[in-house]
Amino acid sequence: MSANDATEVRSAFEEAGQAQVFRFWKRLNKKQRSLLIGQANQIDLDELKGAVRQALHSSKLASESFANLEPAPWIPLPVDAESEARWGEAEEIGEELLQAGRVAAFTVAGGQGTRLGYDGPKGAFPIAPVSGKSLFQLFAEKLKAAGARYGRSMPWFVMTSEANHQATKDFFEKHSHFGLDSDKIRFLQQGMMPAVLESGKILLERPDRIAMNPDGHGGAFRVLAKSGAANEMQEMGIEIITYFQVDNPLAPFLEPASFGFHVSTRSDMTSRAAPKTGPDEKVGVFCLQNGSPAVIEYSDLPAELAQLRNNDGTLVFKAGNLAMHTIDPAFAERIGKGDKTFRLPFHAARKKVPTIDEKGESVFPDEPNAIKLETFIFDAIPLAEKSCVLEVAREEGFSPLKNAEGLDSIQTCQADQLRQYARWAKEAGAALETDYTGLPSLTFEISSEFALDKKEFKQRWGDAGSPLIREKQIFNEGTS
Ligand code: UD2
Repeated sequence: MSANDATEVRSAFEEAGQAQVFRFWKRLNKKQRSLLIGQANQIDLDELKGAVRQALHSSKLASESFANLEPAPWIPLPVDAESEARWGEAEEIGEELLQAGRVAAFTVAGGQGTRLGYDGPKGAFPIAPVSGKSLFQLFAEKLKAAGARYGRSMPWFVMTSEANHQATKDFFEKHSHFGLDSDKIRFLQQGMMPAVLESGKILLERPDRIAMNPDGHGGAFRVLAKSGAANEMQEMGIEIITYFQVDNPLAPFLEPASFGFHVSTRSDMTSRAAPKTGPDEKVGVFCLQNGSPAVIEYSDLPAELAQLRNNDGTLVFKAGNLAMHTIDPAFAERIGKGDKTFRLPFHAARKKVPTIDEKGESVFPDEPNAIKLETFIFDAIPLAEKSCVLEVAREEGFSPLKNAEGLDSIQTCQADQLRQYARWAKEAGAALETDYTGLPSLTFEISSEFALDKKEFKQRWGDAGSPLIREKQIFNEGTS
């Protein structure tokens, strides 16, 4: 860093009304100055100004448009021969895309997992009920199994953030990339945004450090465009990005029918949904807002709308966002490059952000003191020329790991995996005791490399001579 560079950066911040970022400049040594300038250089001051204005107004704007909110249409799960045939056709198209190598997987894993209280990348958390395999390993095994089934190994993009980028890469290295070809795995570190006060002033975490946070899972678009990955995908002939969150071990992110529907409806983005378990479930809902498809986040949806019911007792706004999307890479790149009319809006999250006082001493606030600015992946839906929502059976596709205990916890997530194994085994004809929720009395595991879905389980288990299922048994690749 030359003295000139530093002067230029500092005067740009002064002009933007952000001189406070450098208020301890005189007491910083050379290294500290260079770090602070490096961080400041990452900030696009014009974008920040727009982001703050927009974030502070967006919830107001959203609530004004709730008057015209309707539930979004969706393609339900098959219920009769006609819809079975439609799903069957979509599945065939999807399988062709997989065989032709047109699909890339994309996991968002940049979050900090604060609620889980786990000190490490969330994807490294041991979650399989018998083997204790990590979330990353479970996804890797699905990819390996799909690679074997379709004769193509699929590229896998993992979005990390500054706080867990190296630890995530190290975890994959330590586990030899779970047997996948390391050339096919790419880690994309998402961008950061500074934390600000209501006034828009940037907050310092230390005299030589700006308080910054990851730019939200919507940052996926930005990093896909900036890193060149979206462009490379198109050059490789990838037509589909299958996007899912690191916290959902059941995510059916390789289900061919979702790719088939995406292509046959010519959508830019196809999203998976399941009926909400109740008005208070913490998932966004798919809606039509002034006629345009959108997701309204659970915290924004007014309680009277969340509780509204149809005559048959079902929720009016029932299509819960499971955070699984099929996305066109060209669409992703366009949003990621983001000209003014085609970029994701920023949302404001009021949080307790450690900062410093006028003397430069650390302050740990008891109340939210700052705004974190984030973009959300589902805000791309209103920007799509065409989008589509597709139902998924919740028990086969959704059990997020959010908390250490209680709802969406380690315990519920492991129980849901066990219920899935038990359903597959019972449908295949295995004698297995389960309680009224479908939870088996035995703890066992089916690896994706043994069977990727229930149809395959039936066949493989039958081929293995329909063995008795025992406590702590793991059906894996070598089971015969
Ligand atoms: C998200 C959705 C909610 C519902 C739910 C399903 C939002 C705002 N809400 O709620 O509607 O679909 O998931 O489980 O999305 N992440 C990053 N970088 C970031 C922030 C998050 O990669 O800067 C990843 C994170 O690692 C995780 C995912 O995004 O895989 C979701 O993040 P979250 O746990 O903060 O989302 P949550 O539970 O509020």
